[in-house]
Amino acid sequence: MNTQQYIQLENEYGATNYKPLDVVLTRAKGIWVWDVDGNKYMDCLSSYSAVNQGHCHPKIAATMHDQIDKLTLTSRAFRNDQLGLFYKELCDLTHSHMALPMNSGAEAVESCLKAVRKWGYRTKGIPEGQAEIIVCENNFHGRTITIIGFSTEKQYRDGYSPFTPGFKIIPFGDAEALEKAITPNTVAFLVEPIQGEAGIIVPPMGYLKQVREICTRHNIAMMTDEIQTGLGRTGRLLAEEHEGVEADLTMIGKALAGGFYPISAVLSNKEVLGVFQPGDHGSTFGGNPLACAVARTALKVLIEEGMIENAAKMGDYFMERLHAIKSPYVKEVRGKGLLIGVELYPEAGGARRFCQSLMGKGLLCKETHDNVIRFAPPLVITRDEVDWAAERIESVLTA
Ligand code: IF1
Repeated sequence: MNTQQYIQLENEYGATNYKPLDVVLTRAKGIWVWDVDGNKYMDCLSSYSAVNQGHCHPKIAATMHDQIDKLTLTSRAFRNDQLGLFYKELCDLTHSHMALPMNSGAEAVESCLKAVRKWGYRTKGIPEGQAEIIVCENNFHGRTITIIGFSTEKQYRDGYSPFTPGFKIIPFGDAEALEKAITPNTVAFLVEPIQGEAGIIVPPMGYLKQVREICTRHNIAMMTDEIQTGLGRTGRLLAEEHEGVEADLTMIGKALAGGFYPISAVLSNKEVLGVFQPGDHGSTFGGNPLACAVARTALKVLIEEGMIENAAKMGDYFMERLHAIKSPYVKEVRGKGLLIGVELYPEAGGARRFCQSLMGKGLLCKETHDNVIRFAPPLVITRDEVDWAAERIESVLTA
């Protein structure tokens, strides 16, 4: 079958909740992917930062091959020989006291919302049903009804009401707004260190430090959603490290298993996650031995192969190359590490058409909202490959 035939199948049988580029991929290795017609592309999206380690990393694949012939699922009714090791290695790596494994990012976010509400009632004496959680405008934390209920993106909410109460929305990047929004019933503040879907919005330097101080002073939980910014994407293991802060609860996901398996986790100090008693929360696949085995190797290679340092170095170099492009379309180049956004002027006619042109030159990327092109290649990209990408981006942006 060829590209059109595969697209035809998807159009005939699939729900149309996405509008993908018309490229049908069949093979991938590192930062390169191939379509069914044999064309080769550089993946500059990394599946929304879920393949930071590069596609089909051989060591992660080897772990998966071993584990599937041994043990893939036990449920949490029984124990397995991977979960405890996963906990220890993850907590040591992130200086956390405790972790809770889930499957998708949204599930990790929902787990945090439940934990902080219960923590507020049990330890802060907040009246049952009155807990307030503060979030930011233009947030993206997943697609469940509770989560989109506090989204400010009309399309993510449209037609899905009624929504879950107990959320307050403040501007992103404004610590004073946080201070003002806190009430005696506030239990937590949920924030992305850099807003991904909003268009790679980097807050003012020092913002997370101010947030940390405010949350500590008011004894509310600082919760950072590092599902996209975490695991090396911004040039540090966690983006919060750029400001030297440690949140009370941190969500990770996506690249946690290097693109081989859905696994997410909540990292926490004992106090907050400690509120969960047996039966309070759960998930059939949460903490399964296959996910944990694969995640252990995915974390190992991230560290041992210097991918985080490479993301910092190559990110700076990529930004330097992009800043050097003289294009009438480009309003701003921004980001951190290998999480980069190029914002175009509205007159440029929208980012999608540039992504289409880049696809024609062998580079796959994705627009976020209308006018921002996101460049987020796997963290294993080399300097020559950044040059290869920059040349094509320049040719498209100066056409
Ligand atoms: C889509 C982008 C969107 C996330 C952050 C939680 C989640 C995500 C910061 C939920 C997921 C994905 C979801 C996917 C497109 C992509 C995305 F920002 F990465 F581009 F939508 F905003 N927190 N982001 O970025 O994790 O439940 O998906 O595992 O929904 O279209 P998930």
